[in-house]
Amino acid sequence: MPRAPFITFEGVEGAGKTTLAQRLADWLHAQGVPVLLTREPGGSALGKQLRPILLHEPLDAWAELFLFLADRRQHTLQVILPALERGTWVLCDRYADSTLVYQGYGRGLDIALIQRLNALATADLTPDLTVLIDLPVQDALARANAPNRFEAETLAFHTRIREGYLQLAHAEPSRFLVLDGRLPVQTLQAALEQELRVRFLGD
Ligand code: T5A
Repeated sequence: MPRAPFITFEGVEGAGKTTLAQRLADWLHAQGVPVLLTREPGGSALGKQLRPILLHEPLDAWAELFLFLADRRQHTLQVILPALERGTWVLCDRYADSTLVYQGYGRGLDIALIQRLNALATADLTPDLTVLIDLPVQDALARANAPNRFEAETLAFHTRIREGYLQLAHAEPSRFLVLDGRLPVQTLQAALEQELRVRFLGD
């Protein structure tokens, strides 16, 4: 059996990733498609313990990077790959692109090095589709409802995150679907359903 699609959701804090991923999971489920909705950090047993540390403890930038990578390696090997191999679609709220933009563009760590470390952490798994919800940083931050130490970063930090994402999307246009996060969630969901029909469902 060919492995099932792996779809990731990315964007700045409060962009609407969790909302859209949940709606897509519900829609796929209603179509009879086996689907797993998961997230980073926190999608594995190890990740559940790492998540509060990553979101709330003051950390050195390299320590932060290594913990996100440890979370990803465990999540990929224990949760994501087994699901894909048994034919279950995986929707993941943040994945390797988050590390490139937050620890690379945001914290200023070496981007080529993060790409190599991400390849190890993901066992070379690349999303079949990455949904980037793009909108002005101030609009997104006004929506964010679960404060963490990243949200407390400067506007300049979040602007680097947004620009980093747009650069990644520009470099890999066939992997990324960029949606305008200012649109109503129903409109975003309809656009994404149409994309999934064309790419994966053969409608
Ligand atoms: N991080 C993560 C790294 O630094 N490196 C990494 O490698 C990884 C994996 C994770 C933090 O860790 C960092 C990035 C993050 O700072 P998190 O709690 O998972 O923290 O943070 P977020 O992913 O930012 O989660 P949020 O819940 O804050 O944002 P979402 O998921 O983008 O937004 P969502 O769906 O919860 O929506 C927010 C609000 O907006 C409304 C919703 O109803 C909700 O109230 N909304 C809309 N309103 C109007 N129009 C729309 N289209 C809307 N869509 C949603």
